[in-house]
Amino acid sequence: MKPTFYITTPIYYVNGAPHIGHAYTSIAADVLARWKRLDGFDVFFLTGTDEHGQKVEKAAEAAGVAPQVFADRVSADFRDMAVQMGITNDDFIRTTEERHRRSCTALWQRLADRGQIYLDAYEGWYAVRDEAFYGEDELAKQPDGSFLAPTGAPVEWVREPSYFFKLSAWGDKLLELYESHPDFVGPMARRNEVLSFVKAGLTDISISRTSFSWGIKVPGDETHVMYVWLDALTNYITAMGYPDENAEKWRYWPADLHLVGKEIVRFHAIFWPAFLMAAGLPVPKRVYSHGWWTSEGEKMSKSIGNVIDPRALVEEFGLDAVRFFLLREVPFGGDGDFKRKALISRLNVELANDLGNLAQRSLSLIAKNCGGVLPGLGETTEDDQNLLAGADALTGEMRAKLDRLAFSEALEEAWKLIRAGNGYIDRQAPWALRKTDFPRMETVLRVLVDLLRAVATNLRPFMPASMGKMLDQLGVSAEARGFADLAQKLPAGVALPAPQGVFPRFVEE
Ligand code: ME8
Repeated sequence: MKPTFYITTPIYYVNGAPHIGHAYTSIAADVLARWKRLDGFDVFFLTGTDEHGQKVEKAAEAAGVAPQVFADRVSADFRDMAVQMGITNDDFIRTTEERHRRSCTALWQRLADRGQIYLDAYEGWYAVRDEAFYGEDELAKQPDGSFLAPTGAPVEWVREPSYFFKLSAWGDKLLELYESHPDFVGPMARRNEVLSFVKAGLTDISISRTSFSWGIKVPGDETHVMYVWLDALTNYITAMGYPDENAEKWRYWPADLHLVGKEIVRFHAIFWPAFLMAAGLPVPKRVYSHGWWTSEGEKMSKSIGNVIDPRALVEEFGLDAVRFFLLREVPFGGDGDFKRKALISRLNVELANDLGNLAQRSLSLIAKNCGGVLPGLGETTEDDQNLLAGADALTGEMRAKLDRLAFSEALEEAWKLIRAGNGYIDRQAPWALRKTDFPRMETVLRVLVDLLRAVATNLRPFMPASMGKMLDQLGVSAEARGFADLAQKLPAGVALPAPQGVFPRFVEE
């Protein structure tokens, strides 16, 4: 039986259209899901939309439609974004689905039965934009006397009856969790923030609202709707069939990885495991956060008009170039600035030049000189052997980087090999060997094919369509494109299709 691997993205609020930030998390998760599948895992990959709460209710009101109608529309747009980005999610969850209402109700009931919930009143600050409660000590006072949340979101004073979750009782257990599972939350900077937040002492949190109604009703007290974050986090178990712990999919729980943006680490690394421990359910294995994208040096905002639409980028540059760029440009975990020039440069230098040309040069020499059939490997030199050893080691090198979520470094491993391949072809000059030493030319071209095959196979999770095309041209059958298949060498003598460029250069008009 294959080991399971359950990976999630955040479920996105349906208050507005998807942008590059949403595409980023989904693409990163998709690369890992695809990687794990090729690496022999039974993967479940979840994404979806977060549809309740005040923020969505207000957006629907502004659009002049009922919240459900609005949510249906925007959720469909997120689903489309996932398709356009080549996301291979196994399920797309919506929090307005009946299965999710059942799941949240059951979790609430279980927490209540275990004495983890009590009724009181909340009085304090709330930021609708973040759907978060803030303590006064966390806020920044503005010159006009108003307050802003640490995220820059405006806050309002709310006072209403509310159910509370006894978060304060779980501080020690959380610290034990972080201690015994050092990888539970990453990267390190976020882990430190979480640790100091918990060490400072946790207070109980409000988990229901009464001042609006767009949410899941609290069982037994329909004047309350559940706090949208309790509702939202529960999606990760709803999709596994909760509350039916005999469900076929329950075997994927606990999740191996919740991938999130840095602003929602607190919810995933503190609240979520506390809810689960309080309910007596297993906690996820890992929460990992990435940084924020800005656009040409500025925060993306509708009013500045610099919000980057991932679908427009794909239309202009192609999906694989966009997927590659996002994960290559910025070390995962840190913030990144989207620059059009940088994308074009990565595309032209690394894709078209380094990789595309290497493949095109090697394959067209085979087409011209070897009658279009795959040459065999003759006697090898040290230069050949070094390159072949690099090709064999690539999966392991990339796996080690991806286990640390170091996407850009994983790609750098592939590029080290590609650059070595370019050095090799220049040094060996197979075009000159044609007349002087034909068997040697064949060996050199064969080494290059083996290198390209390793590169294309290992890069498939990042650039599925173009690496698929490259593997077609290398004569690798569709069933033999997993990592384990690399151990089986390609048979010499098979006919290869006519070579075609995979990455055209981008010329700015
Ligand atoms: O927070 N840069 O939903 P959301 C990078 N519904 N990533 C970005 C980004 C940017 N500029 N903007 C958004 C929510 N993201 C909740 C989550 S989960 C149980 C509930 C990405 O629509 C990033 O992954 O505000 C961030 O965490 C997520 O979108 C927030 O999406």
